[in-house]
Amino acid sequence: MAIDHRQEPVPSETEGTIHLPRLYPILDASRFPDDRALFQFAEDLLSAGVSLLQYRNKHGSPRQMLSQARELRRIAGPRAGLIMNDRADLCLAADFDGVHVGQDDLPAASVRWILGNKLWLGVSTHRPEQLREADQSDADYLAIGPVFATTSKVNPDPVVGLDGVRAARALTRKPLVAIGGITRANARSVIEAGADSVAVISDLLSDPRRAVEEFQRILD
Ligand code: TZP
Ligand code: MG
Repeated sequence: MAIDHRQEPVPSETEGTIHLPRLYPILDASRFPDDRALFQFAEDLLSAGVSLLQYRNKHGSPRQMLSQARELRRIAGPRAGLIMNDRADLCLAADFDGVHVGQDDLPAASVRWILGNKLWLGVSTHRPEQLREADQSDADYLAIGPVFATTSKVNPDPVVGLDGVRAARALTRKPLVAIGGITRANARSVIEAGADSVAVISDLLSDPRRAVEEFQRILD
């Protein structure tokens, strides 16, 4: 089930689990020369059928992020759920559907307190101890990575490989997103290792509509 923006996303407290689409694209603002290119990329993904998107901007000012995020909300409308990377405040201000935090961001309990029970919360993990802790947290879904080498993240943690995905799967029943170096060439193996969904930045960039169609064919 995709997030339907017209309905309220189902919180973990009431439902126990959420359902993520197999493909979870991340829009990384630093990969686009200007806003126009960012928004066109978002439109291409949405019109190809993407139903969940994360907005990530590590270098923008809060104002620039809010402005981009509001435009993404306008473009996406009810077609897709939108997840804000790092920032619970901007999630609320831009009417997004949830937040994704890492190990150096606000802890899950604090983000949940800010969001309330109706918005989604994802937590990134990189090793088993973090996975165990996040499994006990208020997160709706967990991410594990980097699965493979990536150039999209500054100072990435060590790669966990497919074994890391298998180990993560064994440690949690929450929906599991794999991230880092995932391409059309390796995505199937990541799902077979136990991930429910793959988060992707780079392998969508050059021809997004075609990439989405190919990912969907490979993953469904
Ligand atoms: N967290 C772990 S790896 C990564 C993030 C944000 C980047 C993933 O990007 P790509 O280009 O799909 O490897
Ligand atoms: Mg973060």
